[in-house]
Amino acid sequence: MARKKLALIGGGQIGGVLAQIIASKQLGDVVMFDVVEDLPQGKTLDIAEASRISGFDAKVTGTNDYKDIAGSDIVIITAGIPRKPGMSRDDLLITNANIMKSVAEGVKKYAPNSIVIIISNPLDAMVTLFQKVSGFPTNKVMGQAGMLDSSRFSSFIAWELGVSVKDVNAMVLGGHGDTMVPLVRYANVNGVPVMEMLERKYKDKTKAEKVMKAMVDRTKQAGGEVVKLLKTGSAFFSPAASAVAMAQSILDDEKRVIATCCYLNGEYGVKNYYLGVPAILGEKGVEKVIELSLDKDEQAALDNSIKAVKNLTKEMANLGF
Ligand code: A3D
Repeated sequence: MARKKLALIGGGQIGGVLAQIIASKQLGDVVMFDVVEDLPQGKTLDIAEASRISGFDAKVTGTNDYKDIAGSDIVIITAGIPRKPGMSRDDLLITNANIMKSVAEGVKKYAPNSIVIIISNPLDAMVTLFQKVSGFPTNKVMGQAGMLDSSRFSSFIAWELGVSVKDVNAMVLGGHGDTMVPLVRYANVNGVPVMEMLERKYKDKTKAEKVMKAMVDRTKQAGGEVVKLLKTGSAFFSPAASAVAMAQSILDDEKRVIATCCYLNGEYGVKNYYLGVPAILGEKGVEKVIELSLDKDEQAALDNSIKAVKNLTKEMANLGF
């Protein structure tokens, strides 16, 4: 059986880590495309030359020509500029929309049957634009954000409670921005509600609520926290690992339930917009959106996030994209 093929559009910080993780997991052959001459060739040569040590046979190559992505099963897009300190994700809109338009045209032409995972920011707007320009079926175009936001939230909970992060289940819904919605009520450690564990730890309900609020706030600002420390770019290990988990669920038809930026057709009261919600990812891409029952406060927070995503999408349309 031929190995699967994954195309990476963008060979920057995230692209490099993507290639390295995909190769070492032997998920498939990797082709990295970038507009910068020699960059994807150099980066992939470096990774390929570690194959003896890392023990993989997958091919890892770089290109400046879209025709080399032909036959890709999965395309992961990181093309675009990242944030600098003080910038919001939305500040990237015009530059990255121009880039995304050209990427969508290239992928449409050379990998028309692929399933596409987008990471470029502002995420929800970029996923919307890619689908519009490519005309790909909506179940085959999705964005990575919720997987990472949920992983950040889970890490903070594990560190606070002193438990293995592998036992923490915590999910973040909504757009990938300041309005994202970490779901406190559903957060649990192997089925035990996190709030219950915090109350037991502090023997004080108010203190437990304060600690949870701090973790929720940190989750919302987590991308910015890394940007501020790095000074020259944004997070790249964790977004890459998140997208690889999504790609693996699709390639191996794992049907994992992953918070994914996906197209809504009435779910959560939203029609014809992309938004971060839990979804089953399998061989068909987004196979099913999982609708959670939300209480009044959770629904209000999600409505606020939906408003922000709609505003950004409309702003992009007004700019002619
Ligand atoms: P960076 O290291 O700058 O890499 C971006 C790459 O895109 C560069 O190598 C560019 O040469 C390349 N590029 C520019 N224009 C094109 C084009 N037209 N076609 C192909 N490639 C092009 O950035 P990065 O890898 O750190 O981040 C990439 C994107 O991901 C940015 O928009 C970030 O804001 C975003 N990001 C998203 C998340 C999410 O969780 C959603 C997290 C972190 C970063």
